[in-house]
Amino acid sequence: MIRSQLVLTEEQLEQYEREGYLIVKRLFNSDEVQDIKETFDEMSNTVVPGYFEPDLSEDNTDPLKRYPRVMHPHRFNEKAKKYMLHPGVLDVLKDLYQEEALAAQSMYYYKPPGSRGQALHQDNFYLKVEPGNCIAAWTAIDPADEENGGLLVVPKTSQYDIVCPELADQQESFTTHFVKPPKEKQIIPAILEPGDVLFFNGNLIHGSYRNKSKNRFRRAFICHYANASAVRIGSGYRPLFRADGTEVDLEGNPDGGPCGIEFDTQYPH
Ligand SMILES: O=C(O)CCC(=O)C(=O)O
Repeated sequence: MIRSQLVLTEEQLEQYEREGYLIVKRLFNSDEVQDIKETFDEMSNTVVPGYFEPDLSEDNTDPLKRYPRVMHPHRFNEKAKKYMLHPGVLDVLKDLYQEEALAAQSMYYYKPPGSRGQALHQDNFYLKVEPGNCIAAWTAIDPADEENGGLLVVPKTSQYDIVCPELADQQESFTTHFVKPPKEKQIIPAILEPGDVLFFNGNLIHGSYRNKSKNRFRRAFICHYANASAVRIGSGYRPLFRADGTEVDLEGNPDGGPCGIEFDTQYPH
């Protein structure tokens, strides 16, 4: 197959196709990482109804009540929109998709010390990008490792179908769905430095454990994309955005997926 490659090597493309994920080191420079960190540090003391609703009182027992994730910050914050459309990220996505990418979702996780993780799951169960698939770009703002609940991936599960999730252990996960990885597959940590970006396929099983550190936040800026030729997407992810910031709307995808239409696949995932 003849491929166009803007930025990735043949080896990187092969790694992504084989394993379902790829780490690109230092895609965001230190000024950009600092800018993102400051933007969301400032946001953490505000309430944005529907998108970020922290409990700002002092007597919080659950650290995620004080620092929940920020949903879709690109819808109300220009910096978040700018970094969701980061040219370096879009170039990598163009190589992975072999076509332009459209931005569908942004999120920011503070993941303070002691907070629960997010049980293993598959993103395209929620985004329902069709035809094609979603790709996540997970950007480390702090160093991310096993101690502070960095992202976990199950290599090669990108080649598995999307499955209907089981119930997650709510003591350990702040989300309710859990996809059990196949027995023969290993769960491995993605060890990242600030500015490194982990790209992964929408079928890849991934998630995170609790932040077991005493005093280390695990901040991450997480965006999801669709291939420009996609026709449908889960309705909570519309509208999407082109590289120049203009909106594009796909059809809402009413498909219930592997659980049937009774099951709630609505965002947020
Ligand atoms: O960052 C995490 O802990 C989980 C993020 C995740 O799984 C996702 O964005 O799909």
